[in-house]
Amino acid sequence: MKLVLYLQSKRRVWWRDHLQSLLPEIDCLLWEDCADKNAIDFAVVWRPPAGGLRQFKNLQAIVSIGAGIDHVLADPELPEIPVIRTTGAELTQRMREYVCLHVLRIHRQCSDMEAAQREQRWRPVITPPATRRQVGIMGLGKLGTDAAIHLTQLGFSVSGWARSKHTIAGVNCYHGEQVPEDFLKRSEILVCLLPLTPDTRNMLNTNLFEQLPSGAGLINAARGEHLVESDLLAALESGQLANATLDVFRKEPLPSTHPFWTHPNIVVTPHNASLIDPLSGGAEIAANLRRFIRGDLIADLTDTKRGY
Ligand code: NDP
Ligand code: OXD
Repeated sequence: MKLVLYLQSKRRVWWRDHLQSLLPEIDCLLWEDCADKNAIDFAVVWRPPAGGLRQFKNLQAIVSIGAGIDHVLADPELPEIPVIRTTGAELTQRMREYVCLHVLRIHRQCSDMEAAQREQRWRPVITPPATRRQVGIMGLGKLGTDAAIHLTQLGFSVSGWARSKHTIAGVNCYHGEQVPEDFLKRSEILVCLLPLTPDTRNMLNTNLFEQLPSGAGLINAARGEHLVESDLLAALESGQLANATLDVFRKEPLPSTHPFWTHPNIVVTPHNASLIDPLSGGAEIAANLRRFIRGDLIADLTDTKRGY
């Protein structure tokens, strides 16, 4: 059997070599080294080129090097075959660290204290304890549920919203197709962990920001296309939002001239909230491919019609 690997990063050789060591029974090839496309059974990809995958006529499954599959579904000529995402304990752990770190940073007004230090100003800030801080999580999937549980353990008052009904101890769970007003009203810090689908695209916009408590903080660790960038800048300008922490952007890498880089109330991180490296992701991918070959159940199999 043969597998082809597509990602633009220099890390692709590391990925290929590591996958090869984990899957000795499968010939692992880089996209650019693949001479006989008809011989390929599996494609393991991050942001594949549009129309690229349909050239592999005998492909059985596509593996997303990521929890999100929007970058695969973006291909208008995508073959109708199973799409398996990549998740796992280490990926969840990394996102947990990111969300807890940045919720705590906003909660404890760390940016203000860092600014005061730069000016050598001694300015103690009194923040309420976490028990009096309300955090809202959009998306209660693998990552949102885990983040909600850990924020609750830190003492935060946590709410979450998903399409279907969820029950998580200590978390106020909302569900439905529309973001509930009540959920937004109580989200002093709003964390987006939704998949990117036609329903969620542009969801972080003026209308939503206006329903948050005045001076709320936003964390977007999901996808850049969730956010209407000009609406964020306007909400920061008016004070409706106090700050935003953004890990994902419509264009990545974020162009050097982009206003987010230098905005005093925006923290930019380079899409590394929960980076999938060959060590953590490779083991998950190898296990899923073996399950696929055996015909076993794969928890990471996605619903391409639903979009996640
Ligand atoms: P899951 O697929 O496990 O969960 C998605 C959640 O979103 C589910 O709870 C789902 O509801 C909910 N949802 C989907 N559509 C809607 C909608 N229209 N309205 C309300 N709720 C909705 O995803 P993960 O938790 O694994 O990952 C979430 C996203 O995080 C990924 O898709 C990816 O974009 C991003 N990500 C970012 C990373 C980074 O480094 N920045 C790393 C990894 C992921 P329901 O439960 O009812 O189906
Ligand atoms: C993912 C990501 O979807 O890294 O896993 O963004």
